[in-house]
Amino acid sequence: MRTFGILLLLARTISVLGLGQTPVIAFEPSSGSLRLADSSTPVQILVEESDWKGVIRTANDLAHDFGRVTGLNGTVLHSNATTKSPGVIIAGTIGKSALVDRLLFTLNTTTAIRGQWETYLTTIVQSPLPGIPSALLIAGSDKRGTIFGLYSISEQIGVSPWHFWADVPTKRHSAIYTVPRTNTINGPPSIKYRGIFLNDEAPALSGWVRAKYGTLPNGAAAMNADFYATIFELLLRLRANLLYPAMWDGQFAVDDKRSQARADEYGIVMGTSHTEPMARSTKEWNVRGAGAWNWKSNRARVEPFLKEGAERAKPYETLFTIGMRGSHDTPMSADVETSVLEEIVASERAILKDLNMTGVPQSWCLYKEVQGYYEAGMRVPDDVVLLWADDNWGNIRRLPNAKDNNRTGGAGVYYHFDYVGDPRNYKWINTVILQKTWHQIHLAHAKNARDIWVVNVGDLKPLEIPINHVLDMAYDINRWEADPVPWLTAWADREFGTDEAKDIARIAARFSVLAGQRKFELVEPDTWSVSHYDEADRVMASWKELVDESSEVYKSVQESAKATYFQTIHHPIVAGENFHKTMILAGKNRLHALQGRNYANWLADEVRKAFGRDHILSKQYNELLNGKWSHMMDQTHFGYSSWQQPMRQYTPPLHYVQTLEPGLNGNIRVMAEGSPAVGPMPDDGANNDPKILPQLSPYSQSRRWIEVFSTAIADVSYEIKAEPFVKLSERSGELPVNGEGSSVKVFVDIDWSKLSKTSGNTTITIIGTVDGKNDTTTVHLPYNSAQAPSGTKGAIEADGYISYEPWKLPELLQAKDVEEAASPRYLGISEYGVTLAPSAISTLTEKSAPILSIPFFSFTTYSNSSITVYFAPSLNTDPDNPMAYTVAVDGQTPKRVQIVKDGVKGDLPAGWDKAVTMERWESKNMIPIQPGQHTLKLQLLDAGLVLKKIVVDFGGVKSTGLGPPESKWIA
Ligand code: REL
Repeated sequence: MRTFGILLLLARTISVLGLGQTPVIAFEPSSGSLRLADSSTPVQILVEESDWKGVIRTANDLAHDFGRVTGLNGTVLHSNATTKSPGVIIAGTIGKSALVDRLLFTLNTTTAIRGQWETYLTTIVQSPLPGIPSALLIAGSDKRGTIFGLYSISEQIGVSPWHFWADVPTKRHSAIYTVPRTNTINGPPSIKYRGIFLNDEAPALSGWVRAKYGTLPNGAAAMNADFYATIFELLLRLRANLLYPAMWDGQFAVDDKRSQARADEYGIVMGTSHTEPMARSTKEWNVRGAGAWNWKSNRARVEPFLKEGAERAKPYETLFTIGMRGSHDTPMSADVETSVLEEIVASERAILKDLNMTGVPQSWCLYKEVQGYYEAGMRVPDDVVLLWADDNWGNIRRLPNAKDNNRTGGAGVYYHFDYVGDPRNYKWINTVILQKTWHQIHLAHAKNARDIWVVNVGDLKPLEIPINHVLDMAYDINRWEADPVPWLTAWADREFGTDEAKDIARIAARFSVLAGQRKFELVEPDTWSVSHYDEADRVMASWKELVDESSEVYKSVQESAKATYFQTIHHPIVAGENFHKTMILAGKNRLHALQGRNYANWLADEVRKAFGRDHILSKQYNELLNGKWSHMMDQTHFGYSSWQQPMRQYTPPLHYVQTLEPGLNGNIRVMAEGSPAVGPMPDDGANNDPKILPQLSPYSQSRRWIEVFSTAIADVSYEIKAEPFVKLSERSGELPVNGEGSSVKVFVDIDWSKLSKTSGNTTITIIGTVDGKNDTTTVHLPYNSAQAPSGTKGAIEADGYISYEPWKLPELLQAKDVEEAASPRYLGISEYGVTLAPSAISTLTEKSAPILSIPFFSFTTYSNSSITVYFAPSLNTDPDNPMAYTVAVDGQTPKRVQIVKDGVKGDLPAGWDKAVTMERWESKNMIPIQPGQHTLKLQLLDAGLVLKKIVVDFGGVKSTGLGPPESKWIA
């Protein structure tokens, strides 16, 4: 965003309602402001008839939007003579409106926007027309420039881009003014073509379309021009310009003959997915094409089919996909050599030439195997945009490097927020990590992939937040920082108002992190450890806390905004919590059944209840606002057993123990933290297999726990005995046969002040009594009170490890020990990781990269000590320059490590499945470390890396979903 004239210094003030925009609108008058409308005087919007139809259409939307705010719709006028009173907006496009051209000439500002892509100027003009003392001028450099200018006023008067698609209510005001003086220029956008791909649209979006728009005679959901118009409008209000239509069962240009023209009139550029060349949909060939979709064997029919597509799209602004793949998302047949593909591209180019369409925008999507063709040397003409792709999981696979730059066509990225395929579909609710989107789009921009950014958004809902977020960055890449909270605050402020904005932003940011830890479809009963680090219970507690916070806000948001809040914030949180809870309880249920716990039965019932609740939550969504969003929450999500979605939902396996007969010892049993099960099943009736808790030290990350549970068919009482320095959260109690109370978790800690020796092994005795019969179990608790010497700094070893999460200690992120300390800077990406400034991609060496120095103290002598570094699952985007980091302890020579080992060029690297499942790479280095104070030194040599966690293992690390929790820190 640039400004001109005297208001330069005021320009970056943030508007409450226009996300990231310089305010033009006010609801109170002030000296020099212009009254645009009030409840008795409508705004007059003057647009000349000679302007683009899409501009006139948007002016009508704006007139209507004024009505939403003041109660009185504006009027759209086409001729100067009809404007009668003040309250005038003059809008138009350079070269399409003589009036606008004249006004810009008078203001001497034409050159500020002429020839720019999608740029607009907003200013107040004095005496623009006879009888009109002043007016608000919106002048666009081109069609969409003016449209974005008009919609920016809509947004600033309080009509959200999501007024239809997320039911955001409009706040009423009795009058609307401009700010006193306004001179802003917006644009050109950071990415030239920005938009979405509606994909994987069954069952949710297609079900919704059937309910609202009906079914076509051919049986497909009626995704007609009226349906698409709602999407066009949303995109333009979000300042986007590109749409790939749904194609599973849809034929955009055929299903409704009005659709292509409608898109063009609105100002939306239509494209087609990577697998659909020349503006034709896959289904068109399936329905109408004769013979195989195969160039080699059926060129005679395929070629004219492609030509028809180009001819049909010729009158409309279109982004042509060129090249060819197999039908749907498949490679062409194995015997296809790149020479055939080159022939296909040559033919497509010839078609465009024949039709006098040379110069229309074209892209070659280097998706999946197609990237391999490029890496193997295939090239397309220079003016075609190379549309690089991610790995379907939000990690860009390749970006232009020095060799690919300087092409006139430039480059772009095809990116996923939703996917159907390996390792598993993710298409239920939002799992997009906002920081990750920020990181990836910034890398792409830094590497000159600035021509296209198209995101596969599945059914559109419920991805409102990530869609808005990424499109805002694609519009103005430098406007928003890596931490998503400021953007979320502005977003929530616009949709819900200032009172709740901060809370909502915090809640949404937290959701993004929790949901992003593991996509729902990949969560299994054993994903979160029930044995180590209290992980499963911690995960449940984090979700529960979020549910509680969101429920409070849900109560306080205004009645009119509750439906919006439910769709965009609350449903994903409660449904997400319920999903994790179901899986965790099912994981416990299995373990507890193995252990013979009566409690397993209560858990099984709870799993069934949560499973039922999931249905109720989906139904609540589908029935919201009298069924406005019916079917939108129809996506199955329980019951994944392979990559493909389950056709019918089912619970994870459930286990019931037989409580009509006693368990083998029919009394109590005990599980000690860290033991995978209770030990050997006591068919000897004994319960004295060794149970040893992990050692406690003053630096342990948390207390220890044991679980005492009943295996009896009568009520049991228990008593726990321990030395005086052992703190227990329970010392005795009753365990009924059934129900939640049949198992109890007892926390164990040490009162270090009462210890008489530094280290030892104390015994905790648990005695169960049923029908007068006792059963005794012993648990051993090793402890060590050794203190780190005074002067110790940093992370302190306990439980045999050190774990450090860098973004939590931002003072360490300052560049240190490096000459160019001023240049590459670490960017903390809150709760996701730490990276460098995007401009530092592929440019750093051991000499120039900043050093992250982490002090730590270790107690244990362990010959196999290792340092494992967790990174986000980003990929090497430059095959000639793979991402690397260095690691060293104290004065060691830094070891350079390449994280991602690419296989055959164009293939995904080894270990990719695991990395995207866990949302991290783990890079392990065997480094001998003697006890004492040390400094761990780490350098990121590439901005593609996002450092998430560092784990130093002295033999204690357990394998869990999230890795060991953070160590204590001495400042
Ligand atoms: O996510 C993708 O890009 C692909 O899986 C889909 O676009 C795919 O082509 C499928 O919907 C169509 O057949």
